[in-house]
Amino acid sequence: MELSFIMIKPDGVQRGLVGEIISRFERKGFILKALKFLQIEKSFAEKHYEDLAGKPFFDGLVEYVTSGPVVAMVWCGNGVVLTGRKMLGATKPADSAPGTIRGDFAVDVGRNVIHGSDSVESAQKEIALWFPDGITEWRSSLHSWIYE
Ligand code: DAT
Ligand code: MG
Repeated sequence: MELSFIMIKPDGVQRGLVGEIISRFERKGFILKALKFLQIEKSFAEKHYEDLAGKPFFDGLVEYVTSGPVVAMVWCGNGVVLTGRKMLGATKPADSAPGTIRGDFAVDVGRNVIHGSDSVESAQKEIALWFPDGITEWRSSLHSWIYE
């Protein structure tokens, strides 16, 4: 089944939004497959955001995501990449609808609380980068209550 890489950024951790965000993914019916709490280094952040190298905001972005610990997760479910992006809201919180994570909890694009993979392909790349030892296989007993 489809996987997405979701990361609560340092502002989300500092602001005590970890439980709220995990709850939203759990209550939706997505299944947690991996989770770790860590502070990443500059070179790792540059690798994670390599597609954005050269953007005027790149250095500030790297400084921000390395400024404190983050919560890195893998969530599983049908359509989790696209639905996860909808749950996050738009990149700019001002464009994010109320009810989305960025719409409810963020104001500034440079402090938008959370990262989510933008395609199945980038999810695979990001999961391999963040969880190089692989992830634990398990099947939730809720499966038949969430899927026909
Ligand atoms: P997203 O995080 O929604 O996938 P992205 O991949 O285009 O957005 O950019 C990664 C992060 O970079 C984004 O969450 C916040 C920052 N960012 C993007 N566009 C920006 C901009 N115009 N000004 C400042 N920061 C920006
Ligand atoms: Mg992105």
